[in-house]
Amino acid sequence: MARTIRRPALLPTAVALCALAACGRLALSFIPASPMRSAQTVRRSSVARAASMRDSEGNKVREPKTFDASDASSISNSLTVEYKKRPFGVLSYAPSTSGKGAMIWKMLEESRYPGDPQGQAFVGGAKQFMAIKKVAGVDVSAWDFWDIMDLLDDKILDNSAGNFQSSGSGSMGNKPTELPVSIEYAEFTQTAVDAAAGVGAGSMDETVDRSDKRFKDLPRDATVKEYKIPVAPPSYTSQVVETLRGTVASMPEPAGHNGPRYAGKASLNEASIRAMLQSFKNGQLLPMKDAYQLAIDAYDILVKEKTLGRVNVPVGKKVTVVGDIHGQLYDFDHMLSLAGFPSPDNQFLFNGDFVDRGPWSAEVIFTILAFKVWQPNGVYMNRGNHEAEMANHFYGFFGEIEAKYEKRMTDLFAEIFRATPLCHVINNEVFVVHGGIPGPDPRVWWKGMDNQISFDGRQIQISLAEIENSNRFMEPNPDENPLMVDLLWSDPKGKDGYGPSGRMSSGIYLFGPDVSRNFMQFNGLRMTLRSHEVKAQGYRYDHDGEFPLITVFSAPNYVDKAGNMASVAVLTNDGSKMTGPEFVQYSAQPHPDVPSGAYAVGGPLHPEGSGVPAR
Ligand SMILES: [Mn+2]
Repeated sequence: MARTIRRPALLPTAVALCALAACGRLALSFIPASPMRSAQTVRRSSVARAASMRDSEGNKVREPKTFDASDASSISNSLTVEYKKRPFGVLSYAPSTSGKGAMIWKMLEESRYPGDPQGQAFVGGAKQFMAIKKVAGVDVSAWDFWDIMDLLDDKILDNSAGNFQSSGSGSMGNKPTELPVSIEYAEFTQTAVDAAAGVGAGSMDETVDRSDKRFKDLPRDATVKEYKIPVAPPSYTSQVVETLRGTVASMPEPAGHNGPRYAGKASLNEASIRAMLQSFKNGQLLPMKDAYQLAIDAYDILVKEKTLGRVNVPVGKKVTVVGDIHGQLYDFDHMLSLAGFPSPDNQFLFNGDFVDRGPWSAEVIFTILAFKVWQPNGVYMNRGNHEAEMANHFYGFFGEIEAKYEKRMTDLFAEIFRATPLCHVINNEVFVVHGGIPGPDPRVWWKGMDNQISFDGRQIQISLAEIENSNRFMEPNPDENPLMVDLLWSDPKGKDGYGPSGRMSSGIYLFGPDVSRNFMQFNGLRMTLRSHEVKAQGYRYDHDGEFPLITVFSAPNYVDKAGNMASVAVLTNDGSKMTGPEFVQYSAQPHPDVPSGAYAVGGPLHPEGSGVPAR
């Protein structure tokens, strides 16, 4: 069956504005902790139950309904709609509390133009809270939810929001029904409708219910939103990459190229990568064909990894965690001279923000990709908030790629970054993520960066399995994937609870020590390493105690002016646990006279010229 493109990725202006707002902020400072509230009770049993009750898009079903379309006494009406195309315009279905049946949970209530496939359900008279009775004449009303979903397969994959029924499958192994298909819906009696009323419309911001004691201290304008976790597709294929494969194969061999080469995985070893790095420092580039091939080879590895990866460090061996690099090639090279090259004795985990700002982002990312292709099971990458199209557009990486290679290559990097895992766990003990811990649920938000007010906000912990199964193949977007935004963008604070962060216009959180402790305790972890903020010494214990949360930042004298030291964190398996971290600290190295931000929008080397000052 042909799959077509669904609605395009949302890239709200808010994200762009947020990215701009973030740029001037080198570090957030925190008011010291005031009297701590006792840790929240973590309720494991409710997690398993809540995690299983999700709609066909992977969103939590907050108030699951009990209905039965095979029970004629509860049905007031029936309706048959014939569908000629997918998608039908039903955005999600939810199961009954029994796990059987399928009720329309969200749908488009308009037809945007005559013949709009996404208007079919609406035009046919389908309504929210109708349940499926028959598909192509077969009564499915008592079937398991996922068996019905397999029949409908109302999904449309695109590159960023791979959506409806992107996971889950029923035990019957049903194949999608051929089109056209008639679907008979059951409409329930008024009593049943009343029971279902008020749910399913959770995507809009709602004002918090201030009679709820959790919300009573929050400002008047506080809003609440559902916390949803989009589910990863079973596999992911990028049209951009598939098209480029052929293009690259037909590119001519570079003739008389003087500089580094990439001739496939077998050409990579410590000496060849050292030589490549040295060439990069001498201002040489990979030939166009080789650059594409290296990037595609790395993509092919990353795309098969999980959203939450696992790093296994054998007894007596170590792993080095590297924080933000931001295209500071000369400092990156210096770091490698201190920390060593990746090897089975010393695995590497690059914790995001490889690119942007620094004017050698291309050289840094190609070196990391070469490491990854050379040692796919010894070198790991986490996505940072700068591995994103909007950031790369404004802060230099895409401008640099266009100037040094070509504009079309930026699309490939966007795909590589969408394929990059969001976090890793080292030996089941240490959580490593660029930004931070999952945000509050429900997703309560209020304006301002008021550290005096904290929301004590997560009764139900998110499991590592939920993160592992979440969909990362999209751009960071607080409406579509709040979990990803939390992992990539959030920062720790000193006081317990959650609070708003000033990093974006909305939807970014600060989290207290209770939040990181509860998350680690629930998931059997001992420590969290994160990056994302400049620290004077290159690292900082932001949350102390039994469950420390530590920032490691690896770009010294960030943007050529922060004056900070940098560090990488080394953890060693001593046979009983991971010991450390020990920090390898270093300061900024001399570099050629190209300023930070040179390729950013408005910068002196941006391909479209400089008009406005570099931010
Ligand atoms: Mn960052």
